[in-house]
Amino acid sequence: MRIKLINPNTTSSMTDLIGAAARAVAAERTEIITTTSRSGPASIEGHFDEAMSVIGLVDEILEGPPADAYVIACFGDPGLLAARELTDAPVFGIAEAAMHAATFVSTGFSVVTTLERTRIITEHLVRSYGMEHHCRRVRATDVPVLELENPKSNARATILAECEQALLEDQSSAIVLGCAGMADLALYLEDRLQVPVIDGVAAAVKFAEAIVGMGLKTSKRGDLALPLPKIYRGKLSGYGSGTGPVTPPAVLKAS
Ligand code: 5HY
Repeated sequence: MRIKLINPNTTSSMTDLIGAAARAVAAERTEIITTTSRSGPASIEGHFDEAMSVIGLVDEILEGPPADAYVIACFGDPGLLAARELTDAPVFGIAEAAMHAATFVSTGFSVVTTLERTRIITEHLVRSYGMEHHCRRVRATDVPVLELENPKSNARATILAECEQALLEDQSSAIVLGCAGMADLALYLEDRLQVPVIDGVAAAVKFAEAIVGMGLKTSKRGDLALPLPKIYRGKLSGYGSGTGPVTPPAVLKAS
């Protein structure tokens, strides 16, 4: 099967890190394709960044070879439901996947994320995914997303310290990493903390293999049916089926 892993920010070095984490857990017969959004923010650290990242994400789903499943490799799961409208191939957000994985191995987890201002976004996801009973707390480290890949930054030590605080104070028994850019830290942190540390990229890849393996596709009945044909104007005039060419021809069939 083929999984298309989309980094909705425009920083390709981060896509490389995400791709390595995905390939490290993918089954032998799983082909991982990674793409970096070509339009949008270098990192996603707020509501506006998230909103502006969705067009680039949509382009990565509409263009190029179709896949059996898609992964949105950003912990805000930007545009997840919109993406599910565009194709019958299952689409996974790394936040949703990580939280579900955590519930299989713990009765309570803490999320350790990047900036304080993105903490509220994760708390909204906890509620919209019905994870209030499992997520003990969402914690911010105030490490900017792009500092995660700076070897001179103190990011790793800061994240480890926050995880230790979470286990001490939150009655949590597992940690969910709140950024795709932390994917390469999971094994190191798990070794230091001796509790499950869940990276959403790995979780999304394994859930994709499971769901596609069961022969399941996204329902095209109801709210996840193909977007309604209509005219789009202005900068987005190419996205409507009224005039523009970039109309999803039909449900993007899984390959
Ligand atoms: C992410 N931002 O996973 C999120 C993390 C965050 O560019 N990739 C980003 O801070 O919300």
